[in-house]
Amino acid sequence: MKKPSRSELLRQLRAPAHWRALALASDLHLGPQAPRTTAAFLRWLSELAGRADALLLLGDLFEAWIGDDLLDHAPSDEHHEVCRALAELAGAGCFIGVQRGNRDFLLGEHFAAICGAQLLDDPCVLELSGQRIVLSHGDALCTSDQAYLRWREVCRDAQWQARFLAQPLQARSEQAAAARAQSRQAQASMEQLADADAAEAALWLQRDRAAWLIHGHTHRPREHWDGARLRQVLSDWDLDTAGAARAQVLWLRPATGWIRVDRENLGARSAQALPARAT
Ligand SMILES: [Mn+2]
Repeated sequence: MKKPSRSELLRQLRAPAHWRALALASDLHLGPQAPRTTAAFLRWLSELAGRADALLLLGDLFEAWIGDDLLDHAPSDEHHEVCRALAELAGAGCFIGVQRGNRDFLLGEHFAAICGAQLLDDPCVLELSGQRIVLSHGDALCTSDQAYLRWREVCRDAQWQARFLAQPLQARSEQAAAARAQSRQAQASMEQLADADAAEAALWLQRDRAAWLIHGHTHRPREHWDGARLRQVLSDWDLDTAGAARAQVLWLRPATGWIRVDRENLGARSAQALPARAT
């Protein structure tokens, strides 16, 4: 297995002139714990060939990722299915860009090779129709959560990752499950999850000479206008929790001199198409 290295992350994505439709989504949290959400994503992917020139996934595609070597081992599960579907879409000519989130930060080059995807740096600047659009998962924008930012630094360290990945899959799986349980407990005890910091976002835009930022992570979908600057927050996907029907896609359609932006919620459609979950 090839080790991921920073240099393989794309920092700048220049959209070819022929791209007419780009689909962006984040925080899908796919995996065995979310069978309906995963099924809806797979069905959506199967319809995407020819409709989207690029699919940009801005982090937390998976609820957890314990290492790319998972894909080399049986039993085949939702992780394998998602990768197979991405590979099929890539094979049909769709560019697939994947940014890593706070849950699937271990996604690496082996995963990318199997899916026919390109790993994107965070942030990554998308150049589209004369616009510079900063793409990020968004966790690093939540500067009020210092404890998380410290952990983020630890788990993104190459040596920490090498040590973690050197353990057997089963041990990694158990550690990840324990970490998720702990994080759920911490979140439940907090009144509100940390939000992205507007001043930090403005700094990022200044640094990348851009006026448009798209990110996820906070699960607070909306548009924030600040003067001439736009920050768009993507929604998370959840079709498994009772009463939830969120599966939002942001479409960018470049035309001459401007970009058309649409939000599409697949949640409503998918909730109807799938049988009610047995409780
Ligand atoms: Mn996240």
